[in-house]
Amino acid sequence: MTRLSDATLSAAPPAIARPLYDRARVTPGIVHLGIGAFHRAHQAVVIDDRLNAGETSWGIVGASLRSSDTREALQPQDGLYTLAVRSAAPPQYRVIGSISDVLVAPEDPQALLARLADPAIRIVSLTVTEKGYCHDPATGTLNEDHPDVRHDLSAALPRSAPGYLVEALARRRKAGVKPFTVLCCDNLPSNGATVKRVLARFARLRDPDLGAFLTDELACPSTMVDRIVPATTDENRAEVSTALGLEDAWPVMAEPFWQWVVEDHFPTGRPDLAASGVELVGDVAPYELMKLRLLNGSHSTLAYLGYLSGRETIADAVGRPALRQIVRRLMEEATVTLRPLPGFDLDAYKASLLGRFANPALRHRTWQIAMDGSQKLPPRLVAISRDRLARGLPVGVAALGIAAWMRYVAGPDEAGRPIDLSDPMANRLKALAAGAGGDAKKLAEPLLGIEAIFGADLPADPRFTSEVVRHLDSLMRNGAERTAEAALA
Ligand code: CS2
Repeated sequence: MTRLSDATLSAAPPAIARPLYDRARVTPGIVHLGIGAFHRAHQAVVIDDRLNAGETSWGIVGASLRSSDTREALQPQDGLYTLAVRSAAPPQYRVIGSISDVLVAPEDPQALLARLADPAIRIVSLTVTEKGYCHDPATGTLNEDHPDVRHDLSAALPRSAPGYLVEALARRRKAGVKPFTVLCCDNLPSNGATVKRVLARFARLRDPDLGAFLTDELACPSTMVDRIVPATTDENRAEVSTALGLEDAWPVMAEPFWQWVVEDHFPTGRPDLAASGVELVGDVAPYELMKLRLLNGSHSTLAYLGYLSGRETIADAVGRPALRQIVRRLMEEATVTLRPLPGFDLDAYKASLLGRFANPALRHRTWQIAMDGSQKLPPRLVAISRDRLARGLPVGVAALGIAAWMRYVAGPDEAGRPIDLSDPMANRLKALAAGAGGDAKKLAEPLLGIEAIFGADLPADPRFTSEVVRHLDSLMRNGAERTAEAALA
């Protein structure tokens, strides 16, 4: 089959949407670190719209901080790829053209640094996942003992996202070029402020003067990003290539829904995002809390309970009445911890989430969401627990989601199959779980002692610990669904 590229795109069926602009005339204004499926199904689509509207100075140069997979797939395609929007309706395909080039940082760190230092680059956006910021998830501050941080503070060339950004910002400063705006598009609480704190601290450790400069000058607007984007499978590749009549080595799959709320603070300019449906607001925090706790908190809860009880996808998990009821309960209980969003229909939002989770065509794997629990739990479930207890309320079913994570960490699943634990703390978690020998308390106690996840307060609060242990004990004896039923009773 012929490969998708600028030269071959005209052979795709006319019904398939594609760039309406002359790609050769687009110049890059954005570097994106972490050029994975989420970015390509979300921000890159908005930018594709802006390029269609004639804002041709905002093309994207993508960068991978680790593997060369995306570059290998996209380079022969001139950066083109297909977005497949999947739901109960027939799939919709659109070829996206906003990414002109993909750099692989470890292969040529200087090439990425040179791009980042280029004055034409006014925004650097990131989707490097929670763990990519080298921060302590419980406090939102730089983890100064992180191996990549230690490396980047002593080596000539960086390897972490903070290392690249700070080195590039130092080069720009030296050359008299204004800092780019850093646009974090990961699911971190107060993601703009968190990234700024991490970068300013990292810079300060390198050079106090640079730290002070970034504290004063660096803009890191917060964002809330939302679109469910499961990892692409070989089956997806085949389906899309057939529809296109051209081989696409790495299309991306997404649900129809998307949302992007952005704090409007771009001293070096930005595309007209609002014209493409982005919500530009003064304060993103209420949106972020809502999304992290209602959507992502439910997702993690469904992922652990679902995986343990043999549900491969989120749609399978939410199709189980007890699990569905648990996430409804979680959303109700989380609501008191949210900040007001005047005029926003929260009930409709919650109902829509259940519909999105049930999307039969997405096949979003519970295992994928279960990844990196040590990083995801703090803003999703631990924060709900803490805020409820601070209000004098019972911790509620957030403690069940946390217990399910513990049960998942210990493995195996309820059918006795070993669990492939993917987490930056995997070794430590496995070592802590190893000594428990089927005793809920012995499993919970050492895990609760991880301060980067639970802080110092919650492990000392019996209102929290007793609920976690109670659910964990039931999970170990009775399994996920019966525990969920009991928690609802
Ligand atoms: C998911 C998110 O993988 C996960 O942890 O909860 O990627 C989720 O699909 C997105 O945040 C939706 O916007």
